[in-house]
Amino acid sequence: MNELSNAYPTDFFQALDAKHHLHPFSDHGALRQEGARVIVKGEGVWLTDSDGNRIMDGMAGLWNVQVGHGRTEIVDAVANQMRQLSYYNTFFKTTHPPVVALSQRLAQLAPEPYNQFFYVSSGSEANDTVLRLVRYYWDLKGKPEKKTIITRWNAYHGSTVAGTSLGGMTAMHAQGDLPIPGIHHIDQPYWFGEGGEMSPDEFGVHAAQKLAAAIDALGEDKVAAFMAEPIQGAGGVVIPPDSYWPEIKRVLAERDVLLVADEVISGFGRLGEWFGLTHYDIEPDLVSLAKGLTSGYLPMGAVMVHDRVASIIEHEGGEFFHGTTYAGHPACAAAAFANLGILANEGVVEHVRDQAAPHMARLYERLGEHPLVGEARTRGLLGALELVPNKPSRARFANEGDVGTICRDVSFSQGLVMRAVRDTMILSPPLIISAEELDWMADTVWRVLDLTGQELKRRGLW
Ligand code: PXG
Repeated sequence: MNELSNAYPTDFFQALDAKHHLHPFSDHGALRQEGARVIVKGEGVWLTDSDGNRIMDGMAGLWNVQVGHGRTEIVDAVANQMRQLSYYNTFFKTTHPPVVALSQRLAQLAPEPYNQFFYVSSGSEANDTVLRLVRYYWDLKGKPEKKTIITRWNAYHGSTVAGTSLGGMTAMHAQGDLPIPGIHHIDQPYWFGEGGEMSPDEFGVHAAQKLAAAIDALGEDKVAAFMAEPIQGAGGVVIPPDSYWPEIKRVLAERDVLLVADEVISGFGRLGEWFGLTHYDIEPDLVSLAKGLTSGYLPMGAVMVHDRVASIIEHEGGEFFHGTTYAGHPACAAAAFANLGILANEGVVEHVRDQAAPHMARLYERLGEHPLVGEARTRGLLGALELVPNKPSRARFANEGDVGTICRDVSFSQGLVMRAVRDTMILSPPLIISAEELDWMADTVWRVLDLTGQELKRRGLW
């Protein structure tokens, strides 16, 4: 290809892709055999592939395209900025207008005690920054032995060395001798999978008590922070029982340990609020942001810092030796500024809270009646369906993951991107999705479940 063009046949792209492109989170041998799906266009909640098929983007890209695809306001804002100043850094006492404007806008949108933002290029880098900031904070407070960060099994905090280590994905840990020292994992609040005979509320308290037990066992003088996603996304849309976060708050109120919320998915309207921290009424010391900050138009992340931490850094610290070339990149900041403008001016967050999320919850109530579905749960515009062989038992299919993969492939064939996490089917559509599009999505999911059931019977799996 001497110039960029969509106008080649699918197998041309697939052959070159297989030859030269190593994909993230992929089995390269298998992908080469099969050929990658080639996406050439996006508009609203719809994607078009290189064969001309229209597919609903039920995952909003990777949980990030809040305002939908193809928004020319963002494209124009980025192009205008790049004509003015396409790059300059924010090191060495330097700044530029887009990063100043973005920081002010974020401070206006965030709850009152959040006024400072440290920029990076991804969620993983935000969490790397968190790890360094948390330890730096305790050094400045004269407690350098407070180093350990407590996180949860089956959490996802990114794919860099620190992100993988903070996350609780054992398959990721196994590749690369991770986690690094100083990270301690506790059980997750996943009632459907791990709640046993307890009621959801009993289990929520039980899971939160694991934090108290871990801090007390490690020693409060050794523990720097507890870090968690308000709702685990990549782990399978694990919505904690309502008793969980209040109990976590109670545990931390009695102990001198920082709280870090990883809001890479829950930030920017996904739960019908600007930030998940207001949804769960928590006041974390640090908040990781990325994804919906730019709706994915350009890569950008940030760490949002509570005033009580920011003032220690400002008054006690000298130079913080951390930062990347693209911190606060002007084009990314312009994309974020335009994206936040769309979210605010079009009332997208209110649309999620008042219309789309309640509508999706009603649709999931019906999906929960399907014979393959053991539980249907939603919060905001996040949805999960647990596929099980014998409803109402919560027991799983043999070879966990096979059924989810079959269902995911059927879903693609029916024109809907739905993600499988083991045998849990996930949806996280763009926030601008309309009622009609949600109806189409749910009707398609029902048909996908029927077809999946037929395929399982044909293979003797159900
Ligand atoms: N924290 C959370 C909560 C995330 O969901 C990250 C951090 C890392 O962000 P970056 O920008 O470094 O990828 C994430 C990312 C999936 C999937 O398939 C999920 C993510 C990324 C890629 C795939 O569910 N989450």
